[in-house]
Amino acid sequence: MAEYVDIEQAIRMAGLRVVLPPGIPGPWAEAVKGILYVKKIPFVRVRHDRNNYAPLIRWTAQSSAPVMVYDDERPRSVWSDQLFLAERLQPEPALIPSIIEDRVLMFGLSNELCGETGFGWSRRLMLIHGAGTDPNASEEARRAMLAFGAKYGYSPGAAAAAPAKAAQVVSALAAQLKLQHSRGSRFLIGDTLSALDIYWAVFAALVEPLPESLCPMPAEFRRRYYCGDPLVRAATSPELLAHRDFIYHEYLELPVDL
Ligand SMILES: N[C@@H](CCC(=O)N[C@@H](CS)C(=O)NCC(=O)O)C(=O)O
Repeated sequence: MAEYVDIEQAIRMAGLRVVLPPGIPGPWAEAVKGILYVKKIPFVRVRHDRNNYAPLIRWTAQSSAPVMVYDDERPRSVWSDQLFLAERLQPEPALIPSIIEDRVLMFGLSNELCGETGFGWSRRLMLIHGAGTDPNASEEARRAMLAFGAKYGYSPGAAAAAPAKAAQVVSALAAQLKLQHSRGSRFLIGDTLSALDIYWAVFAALVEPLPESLCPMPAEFRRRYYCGDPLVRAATSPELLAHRDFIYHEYLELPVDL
């Protein structure tokens, strides 16, 4: 497993520190790692301690991961802030398109994947519902999951609406990929890798995780990440899963280092 420092150590360091969940391929965290890997930006991993949020809240004024902290700049805990910081620290290869139409589309679709109420949030609501109402789980585990859900907008009604929302986003990506292929491009936007390719590659884990040989993860997470919902499955074209594989094999670190 990769090396992690504690928050108290990280606070005393300079340079780029990134708070990450050890051992778990959370898609927002994997997105930051993927962006930094592609740009070859060095960073120190900081342990996200889900049993004690207090030091992280003191440092970053919130309790989720990932968070990027560069020198004494403000902590970046939202995906778009994180992308802009990486782009500034190492402009090459550029992951934000320079053509405005491409950029607008790239940020729009990325927000659908990573932003509030988007694909990742919707899949998380589905996952929380599954685990929070699992008759085979202990009462304590169910309660812990519902408490986690409170942090991310869970209600049974929100969870019921989530599959259609998740499927809508995946359908839009499938259509975009099809259009790009018909234009002769291998990428979701334009003719080169953009952050959207990385976001899809890592968020696809919430439909179908990479095999254990490429991404070792706790069995419980693997089971819950896999999506059997018929709407989401129907929206996930084979080309989208092949695109995830292409991006991982050509650009990202394999096996995934957690
Ligand atoms: N704040 C990020 C999203 C990060 C996020 O949702 N992180 C979750 C991933 S499940 C997390 O850290 N959960 C663990 C926890 O809250 O303890 C953004 O808006 O880009």
